[in-house]
Amino acid sequence: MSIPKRITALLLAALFALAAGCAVNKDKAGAEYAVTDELLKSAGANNGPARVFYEIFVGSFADSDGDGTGDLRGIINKMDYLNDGDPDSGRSLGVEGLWLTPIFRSSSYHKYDIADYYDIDSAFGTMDDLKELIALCHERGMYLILDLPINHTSRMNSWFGSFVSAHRKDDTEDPYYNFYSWYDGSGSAPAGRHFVQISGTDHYYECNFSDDMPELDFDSPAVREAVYEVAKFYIDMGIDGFRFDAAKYVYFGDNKRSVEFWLEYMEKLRALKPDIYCVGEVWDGEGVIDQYTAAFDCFDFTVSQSGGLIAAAAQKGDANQYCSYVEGYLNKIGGIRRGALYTPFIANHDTDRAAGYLTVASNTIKMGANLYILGPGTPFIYYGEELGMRGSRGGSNTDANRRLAMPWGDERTPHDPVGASYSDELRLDKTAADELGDPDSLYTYYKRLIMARRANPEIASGEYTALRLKDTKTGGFIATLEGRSVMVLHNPSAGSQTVDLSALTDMKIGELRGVFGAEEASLEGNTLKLGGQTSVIIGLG
Ligand SMILES: [Ca+2]
Ligand SMILES: [Ca+2]
Repeated sequence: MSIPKRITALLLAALFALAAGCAVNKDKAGAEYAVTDELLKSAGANNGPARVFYEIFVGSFADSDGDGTGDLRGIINKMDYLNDGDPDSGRSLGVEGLWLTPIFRSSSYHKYDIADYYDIDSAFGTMDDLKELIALCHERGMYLILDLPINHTSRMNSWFGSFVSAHRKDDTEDPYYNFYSWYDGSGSAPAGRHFVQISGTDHYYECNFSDDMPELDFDSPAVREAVYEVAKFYIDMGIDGFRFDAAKYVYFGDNKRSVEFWLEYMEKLRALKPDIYCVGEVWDGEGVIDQYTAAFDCFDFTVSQSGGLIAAAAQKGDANQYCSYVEGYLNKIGGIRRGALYTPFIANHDTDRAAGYLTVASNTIKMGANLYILGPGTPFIYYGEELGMRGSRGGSNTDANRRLAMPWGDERTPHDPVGASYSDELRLDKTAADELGDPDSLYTYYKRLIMARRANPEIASGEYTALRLKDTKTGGFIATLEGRSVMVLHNPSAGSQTVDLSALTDMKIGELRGVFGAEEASLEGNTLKLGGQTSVIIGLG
């Protein structure tokens, strides 16, 4: 969920250059790239949860049965596009985890208001489809995480029906009487929150996002048990974790109690599955996000969107600043919870799409991708970002425009979500089919970045030390894992830069392992010539 609409007002309160010693490989599409066979030997390296995730807005992704709505079987059918199970094949994007937006029964197209947590929405498929998708992901070494909105449900949920009925009977002993947050209508409503009358009573239920999204009361032990049972059900089925929607709204306006809930919840889930991977949506500044990091990884909103640090650096900004920020962030979250991971993203289903401001034509989208994919932790790519899909709320102010149909260029392409009004002229004029075989496409670029990240596991999981270059916007870091080190340097500026690498490290400068961006790079001895809007990976030691 984004910030509740009605609360907002209140709150406003190679591209791949051939370098010396670097053989050219041909991938199956016939494209050349500068990642050597030797390097690809390590491509199967297990980065644990520090992997590249891909967010799928399920209804808009891929349709299997021709009804125009994306579904689970559509994802199954497109698995080879996402990850064909062979990291070296060069034939798939190579993402290592999927986040599915909610798939449970719900009458809305986005399904963030759930009528039954134990039923897959019939438009999306069946429980057997989900089991098949889990098995397929695991066969290919991928994680599958489900979006779990528990702050609120749909009014159609039977829990809400039981709650309303308990209030109509005024049966205070009924276990559902306190299942949702409510007040008795006397005096003024709790400040800052929104309440709607429970029909047939003089009581009011809390619903900060929409009248149709009543909020569960986490003071109720029955609620805590119910949301635990939901998670357990899907953990037992084999999912790898969850993305927690609207995490800071559990207790509206009370981070302390919300965090206490999540700590208790995560302790119980980790008892079921010690390696569970969970990431929370805490759409707020660092100070608030930090509090929730004690419980789970949190998306870093500071780096996202058009005003975020990735876009700022990518638009001919300062890579030194960005890498220093990342170093500080990693040190900070490491001190909050052991194993906490940096979780960068540029865009998601609640934001305007990246290609609207980091354009393909200006190469800034490539630089943005370099900064967050050739970096630590768990980068999340929003479906279609790798094609350069555009979509923003626009004049009609609808999120549907941010969730347009994935343009496959085949019969699997679903309809746009209801309410979408994005103009044809602004849309990406290519399809996935066009980009798959094109060595110069953004898709091919993303694929190679992910491949290089896998081939150099130090980047995702190593100890991160930001480099501090003087008098230049070129910046980067050294990452060390199990005694092996790589250096990553980004030059987001327009012009070529010459960098004396011996001034940055005492380690022996090794080979140029990959060049990604608008221009080329060369390494002679310790002297790197790095083209504008270009990044490199260099082996050390
Ligand atoms: Ca369908
Ligand atoms: Ca709440």
